[in-house]
Amino acid sequence: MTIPANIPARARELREQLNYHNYRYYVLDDPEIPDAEYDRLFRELQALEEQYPALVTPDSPTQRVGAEPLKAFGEVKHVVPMLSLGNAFSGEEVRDFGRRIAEKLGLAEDEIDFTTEPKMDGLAISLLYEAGVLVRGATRGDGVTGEDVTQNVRTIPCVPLRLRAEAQRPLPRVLEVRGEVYMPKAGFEALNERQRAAGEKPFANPRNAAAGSLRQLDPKVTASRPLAMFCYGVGQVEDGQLPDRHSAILAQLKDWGLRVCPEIRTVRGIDACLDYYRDIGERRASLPYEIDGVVYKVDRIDQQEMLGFVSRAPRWAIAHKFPAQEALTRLLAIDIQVGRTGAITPVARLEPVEVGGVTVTNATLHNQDEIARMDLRVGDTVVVYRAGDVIPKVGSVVLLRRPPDAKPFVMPTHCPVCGSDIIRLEGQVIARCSGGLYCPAQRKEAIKHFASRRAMDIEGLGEKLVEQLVDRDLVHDPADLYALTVEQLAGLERMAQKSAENLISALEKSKATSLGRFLFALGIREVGETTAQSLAQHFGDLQPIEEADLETLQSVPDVGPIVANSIYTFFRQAHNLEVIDKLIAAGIHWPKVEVKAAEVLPLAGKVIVLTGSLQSMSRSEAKKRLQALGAKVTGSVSKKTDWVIAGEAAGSKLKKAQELGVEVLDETGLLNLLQQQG
Ligand code: I6G
Repeated sequence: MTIPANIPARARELREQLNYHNYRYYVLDDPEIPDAEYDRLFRELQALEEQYPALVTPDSPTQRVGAEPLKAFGEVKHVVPMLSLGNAFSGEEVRDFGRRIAEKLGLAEDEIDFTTEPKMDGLAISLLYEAGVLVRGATRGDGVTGEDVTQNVRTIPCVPLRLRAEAQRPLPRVLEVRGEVYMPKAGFEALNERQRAAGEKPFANPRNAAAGSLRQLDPKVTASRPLAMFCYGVGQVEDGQLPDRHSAILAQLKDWGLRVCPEIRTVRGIDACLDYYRDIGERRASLPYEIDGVVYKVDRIDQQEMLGFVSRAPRWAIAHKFPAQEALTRLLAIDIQVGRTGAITPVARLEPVEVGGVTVTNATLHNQDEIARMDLRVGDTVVVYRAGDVIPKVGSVVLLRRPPDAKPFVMPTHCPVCGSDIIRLEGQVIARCSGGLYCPAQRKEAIKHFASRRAMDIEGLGEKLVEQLVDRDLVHDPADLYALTVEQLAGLERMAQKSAENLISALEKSKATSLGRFLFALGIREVGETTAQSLAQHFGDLQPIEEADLETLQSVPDVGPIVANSIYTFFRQAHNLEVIDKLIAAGIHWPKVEVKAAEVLPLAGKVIVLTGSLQSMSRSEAKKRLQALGAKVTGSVSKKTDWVIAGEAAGSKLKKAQELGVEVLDETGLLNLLQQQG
């Protein structure tokens, strides 16, 4: 196929622009363009490469995930061994380290510069660049031989596939960079939520999650995991010069496009190292990633060379570890908590124990499967850990210390609060109380949610108060709140006349709300703030939402079959409609939302079905983007369907489209549609 003359240059330009914006985003943490503009450039390059496959280069930003699953990882020999670091567990040990160095260098301790950096709790990785192009990624392994994880490392968004040649200093012909691949805390929590929801085993901590994700034979799995990397040094370097200080080498790596931790400092003397340790220790919980200590390195490379190595660790560096965030204690009982939607959560009651400076008495156990997986029994000795700022968790059981009378956990068949049946649907991990708003525990949670800041924002209606109101039978549902009187409130514990009056005014004030907030406040399962806003924006008022069928609900951005089903079911329960009527009768109101006229949007009136898997985006992203252009995206093919977009391995829907004569587009067709219209 002949390629028009201007196309290769455009592809090159797009690649350069995308690399530059990646650098701004990941390395400088200072993006220059909105995500949507980045996506547009990306899609343009993708479309060109799809049309002219000869244009594809291995370092193109579109080529992060492409490789087929491996049967096994190959071996990699490290030309410069990947050593480990010596550890220090106290200030005294760090001082010994400082004294040893000062003695060897013939200097006073306060004449030595150190670079100090957090020690990421991840796994060490080597990246090999030849002529600026990433050619290999490898694990440390035993330090001499590691595993070839090139295809997986390529999927990590902040790892550059090509280094920045426009940097001041020329790139060495061969440059091996070392660093730590880790999983940010937020990504780890989200991944574990996904694992639990899918009934799969959650990861014990972000390090295991990072290691497990990088050791996947299928790079697509790695690509779906939220991994990141900070570089901390170099290994093999050929035909190129590096600066003469470690801190300057790190700055140079950054200039070449590699991500370096922003918490790195250069300080003079051991006292300043210990100040750094304290400072990072205090901020540890608020850092977005897990660290297990800090690392001190002699900054001057000539001094590092003088110091050399002892056994398999450099003499010029040490890891100063934080005290363990783990402790052993006894499991006294497993209680049951009932959530707003009836979800039953087993909670571990523990013999009080200090973990990382905090006394822990309770820990969530998530669900019945989690307890079974650990074979947890009341009376067991367990490992409790805290990971950063998250709630304490039970990590494992010490089986050797199991007493003979340890009792296995039995999930109750009835709700401990209201006595209704506890039901666990097939294929679901969570068991639920079937009592609905009859159950005081669910009622309390529903009312707390209704009053919360992001819902109806009723100031002064705290947890304790809600509990009293429900326990004293003053409030059965959220609408009852609006019938409360100052006299009733003033009679409650810790409620003075003035606070009662304030609460009545807050209730009055909350009546003027928005449709989005009101929908969120109703506590419909699966409907969070964003979905509530989308519903409000799409329908404009409550009545059309109440009346919408499943298909109409699914045409709202963010709403898939599960969410649609939940909304549909909610509005078909007589008691929910009664509460809504009561709330409106009490005076709750909102301004009508102006619905963007669908007919001005380019795909208005078009009915589209997505099937099969797409390479360039997920189906839900494609759905969102089509909907943003006014299309109605539905789940089943009929004569009314305008287009079926068939990705890879499309099955029965594609067949049906062909039978009905509905036009079928492939992924390029979809991209064209999005591009033409957008
Ligand atoms: O395992 C390591 C973690 C962090 C390191 C390391 C590091 O610097 C921040 N630095 C060296 C030199 C080595 N391992 C061998």
